[in-house]
Amino acid sequence: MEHYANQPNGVFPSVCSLDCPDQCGLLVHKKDGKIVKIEGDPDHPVTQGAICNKVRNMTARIYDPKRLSYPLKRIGAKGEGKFERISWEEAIETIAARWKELIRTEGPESILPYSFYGNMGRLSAESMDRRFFHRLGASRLDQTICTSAGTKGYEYTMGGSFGTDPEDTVHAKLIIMWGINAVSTNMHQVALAEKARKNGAQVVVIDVHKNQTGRWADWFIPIMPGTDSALALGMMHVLFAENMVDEHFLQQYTVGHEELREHVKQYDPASVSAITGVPVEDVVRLARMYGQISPSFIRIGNGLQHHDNGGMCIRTIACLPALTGQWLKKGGGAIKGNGGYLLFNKQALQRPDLLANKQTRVINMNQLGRALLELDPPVRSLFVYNSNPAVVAPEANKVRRGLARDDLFTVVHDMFLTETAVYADLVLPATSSFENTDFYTSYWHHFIHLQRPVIPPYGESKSNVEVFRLLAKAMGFDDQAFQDTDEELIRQALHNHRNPYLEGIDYETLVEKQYVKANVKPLFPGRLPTPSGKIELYSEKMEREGYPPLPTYAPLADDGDYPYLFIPAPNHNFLNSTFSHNDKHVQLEKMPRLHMNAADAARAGIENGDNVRIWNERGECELVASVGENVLPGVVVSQGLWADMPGTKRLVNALTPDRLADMGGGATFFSGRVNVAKA
Ligand SMILES: Nc1nc2c(c(=O)[nH]1)N[C@H]1C(S)=C(S)[C@@H](COP(=O)(O)OP(=O)(O)OC[C@H]3O[C@@H](n4cnc5c(=O)[nH]c(N)nc54)[C@H](O)[C@@H]3O)O[C@H]1N2
Ligand SMILES: Nc1nc2c(c(=O)[nH]1)N[C@H]1C(S)=C(S)[C@@H](COP(=O)(O)OP(=O)(O)OC[C@H]3O[C@@H](n4cnc5c(=O)[nH]c(N)nc54)[C@H](O)[C@@H]3O)O[C@H]1N2
Ligand code: SF4
Ligand SMILES: [Mo]
Repeated sequence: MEHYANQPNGVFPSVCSLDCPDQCGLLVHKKDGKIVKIEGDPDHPVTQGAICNKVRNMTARIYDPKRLSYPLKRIGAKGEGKFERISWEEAIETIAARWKELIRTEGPESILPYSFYGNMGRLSAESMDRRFFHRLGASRLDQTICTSAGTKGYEYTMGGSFGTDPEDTVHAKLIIMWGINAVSTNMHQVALAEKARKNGAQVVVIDVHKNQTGRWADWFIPIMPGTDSALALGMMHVLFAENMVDEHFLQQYTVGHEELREHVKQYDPASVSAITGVPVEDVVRLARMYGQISPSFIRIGNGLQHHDNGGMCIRTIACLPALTGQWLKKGGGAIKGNGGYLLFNKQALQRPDLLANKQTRVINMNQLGRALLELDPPVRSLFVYNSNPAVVAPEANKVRRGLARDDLFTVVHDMFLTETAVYADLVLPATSSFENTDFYTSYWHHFIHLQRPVIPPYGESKSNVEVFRLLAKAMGFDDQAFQDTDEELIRQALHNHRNPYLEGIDYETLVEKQYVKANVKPLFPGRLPTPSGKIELYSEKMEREGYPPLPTYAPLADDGDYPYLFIPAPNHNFLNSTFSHNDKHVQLEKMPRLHMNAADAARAGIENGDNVRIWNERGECELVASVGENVLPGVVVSQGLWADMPGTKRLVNALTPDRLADMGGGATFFSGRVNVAKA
């Protein structure tokens, strides 16, 4: 396995480790032992040699002079950023000693791991770390920051994360990009849509912001934030009223179509228009397009579910393809996430059986600030990896007040001295994914990839798996589970799973082929993993769990009287806060802007290019106004999670609520209200 890393020159296969649906096959070019170029693997069936700007410039990040190369101990105040070099031995011993003491005095739940998918590798993100924290008995983290509301909502309708094969979407004749900025966040879906378009497909984009994706559409439909479920229900109203539904499909493969038919009578186009801001004739036109053009494909984005009503919104949109029988058409249907096809043996990889107390408390990561400031018994130690909560978590000021607590022992494992790391007592240097062994499963396409180290570890950096092996040893955990090699971990994950789609795919196959497609079959005819085995237009499960059983529109929660809904979305050249610390990517992105409607700006005396202050009761930040017609009145949109060391004012999450969405404990980044004035 070491052989790529030891070869100074050559071109080596790899896979992108970032939290991006495309999960591109890569080719890494090395010269004199260093990576000099990263390009797309032209043989990869889905990503076909194209990669994004971010990763084409990845060498600037891997060899950024700011990259951490040895462990650090804090010598200044928390947040100040003063550190001195220490050895790994001292770092690991210090952590183990503090944790042993905490376990003795306050119990293991006083320790909280905080992680997300800074590296999507299954070993890096959810293997030895889980084993370790299970065995330790630490508080558990509910990883809700990204897709949990929508995943839950989609599951009520479809039973799990199962959608269309993206490769089939070239056959679609109507493509709806709904609440997804695909040009930036899922570029290969755009490439597939372009192929479909050459064969006559039309592309509709429904968004609150006419960004790069909206500009690319054949038809852009602007909508008021948080109202998409009403639009989908209005489409259903027209589909039933004008007999454009596939009665045979409804009979055969759904439950609750009669109830739904009655229920959507209330969502007439005029009522829907009043809620969504979409003109009556456009509601009708969209519904008729959807009723008449086939195959039709909906790409359901994350923008929809970072709202108070996000779960129900996605549950609702997920019902649409059933109404017109799209699941039987090649390229028809929808994708919210396709993670269900690639499920491996999580039990074996993560070993939840090592957790002695099954009642161990669970902390929602969207409420980290509250957890650090208010929880009783308190969190006394935080271990952060694969994530940068001081920037990415909502109510960021609360998060930072929590991180600043002098009685909180914080360890951050990362490649850079992030905004979170400056609050740490100890900072550990992480390898990049190109330095690791790992396997990757996409949540959009159907390929599983192997990663073998292409370069040796940078400086003294260590992989997540290695750090948890060391910590286990220092804590005296001598179970075999903590000695398994990377290769053994992959074998265990691919062995004995209950997933028919992964039948026959094992470690050897991955070594031989580098990437393998799951044996995916069409969903229908077939049985879904819903309680009825069918698409649940009416869900008794939802009813039991306290939700309306039929798709329903619910307005956003009351977030005070500020005049604008604030949508702080991702940008093109960063990946969440990743790349925001790399000059190359910052230069590409230029500056953080606030998009605002011309009428609102005129009323507030704001001109294009003005510095504006954005505030609410949670906090404030300063961005540069971009005035025009790209957002509706009453809506302001920013893009990107910009670097924001203490003292600067670009922290959009200072303004976002830590309320939870309707389902899955999801985040509500896009449901906050703000005021805006010239700075
Ligand atoms: N370049 C780049 N790529 C990324 C990321 C990144 O930061 N940068 N992040 C990665 C991650 S972790 C994720 S989860 C995905 C996220 O990528 P997407 O699925 O594209 O989700 P978002 O970018 O959060 O939001 C998508 C769109 O939803 C819109 N939106 C917000 N509220 C509403 C609404 O109520 N209705 C409608 N119709 N639209 C709304 C926003 O304006 C935005 O254009 O992208 C991944 N890929
Ligand atoms: N306002 C607003 N906030 C958002 C969002 C939004 O749209 N708007 N999007 C939300 C979403 S969808 C998501 S997914 C979250 C993402 O939030 P995070 O998961 O925190 O993502 P990143 O900001 O990319 O931070 C990942 C960190 O992991 C580090 N890292 C990378 N590889 C490794 C490794 O192998 N080991 C270790 N130890 N560290 C590594 C990187 O250097 C980086 O600092 O942000 C959320 N926050
Ligand atoms: S970030 Fe996404 S598009 Fe860019 S290389 Fe990685 S997987 Fe491909
Ligand atoms: Mo995400």
